[in-house]
Amino acid sequence: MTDISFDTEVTAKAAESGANASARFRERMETAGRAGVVDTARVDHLASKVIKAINDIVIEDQVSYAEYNALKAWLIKVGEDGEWPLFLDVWLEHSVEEVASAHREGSKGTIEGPYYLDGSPELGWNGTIPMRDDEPGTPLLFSGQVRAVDGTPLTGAKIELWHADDLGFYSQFAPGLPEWNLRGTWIANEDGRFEIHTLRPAPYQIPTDGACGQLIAAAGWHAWRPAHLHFKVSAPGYELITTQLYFPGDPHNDDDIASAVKPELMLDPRDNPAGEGVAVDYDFVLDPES
Ligand code: MBD
Ligand code: FE
Repeated sequence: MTDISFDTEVTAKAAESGANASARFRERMETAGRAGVVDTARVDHLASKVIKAINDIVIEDQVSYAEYNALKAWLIKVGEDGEWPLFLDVWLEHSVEEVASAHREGSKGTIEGPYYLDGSPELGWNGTIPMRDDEPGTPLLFSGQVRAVDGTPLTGAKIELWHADDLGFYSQFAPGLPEWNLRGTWIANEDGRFEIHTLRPAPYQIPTDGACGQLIAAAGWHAWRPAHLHFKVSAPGYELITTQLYFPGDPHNDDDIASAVKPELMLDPRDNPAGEGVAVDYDFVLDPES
């Protein structure tokens, strides 16, 4: 079984993330209005298929009452722990993203996960992400250009970045962090270029103390995601990209619990010639809106 030896302060923090993620998701769905409403015929089609698939498994794998009741107890706990966003984003979102982005010619995207917030502080084209005075981590200079698929530099494109701190916590989800810690928005300059000053993120475990952690332990899985930076990149008239970028050599690049790594999303960092830490270049290429 996997090592899940967090200290109690750390696990208590992790427990709060689920409730916050559920509350934030609900708020976003309310502002989106009818965006969450799906056509009756489509609900009938999809719900019938899901129910049939599960019934087929029960028959095929001879599921017992003990197993059925363990499932019922677990599903109740997922809700109580506020972990539906975590569960769905870890084990299902990657397929939804695959369907949604199949037509794209520009940069690859990947899943959003449960911890995005809009409205992070604007930091010009080359600002430093908000962080604590003693924020642990290696400095990372991330620079690049936002372009259209036809090569046009996209002046004024918006680059939103969010990532976990060195212990794996996201601000506004885990308690005790400054409001916008390690979250920021950059605006590409006249050449479509940007320069982000942040820290290199650490490998990350999804919260292990709630229902998702219980499933992971019961099944003998691990809870790791490789170290990652989350981005949303957008410009008027272009399709927004939600993506994540990863670092070569991470032990979990090949077995991300959220199945969200793609070869195109691997960075190529080098020692920063102009300062401390590491530097990396990565360009974002956007598809025009159809
Ligand atoms: C994360 O930080 C994350 O990126 C995903 C996809 C799921 C859980 C936590
Ligand atoms: Fe993440």
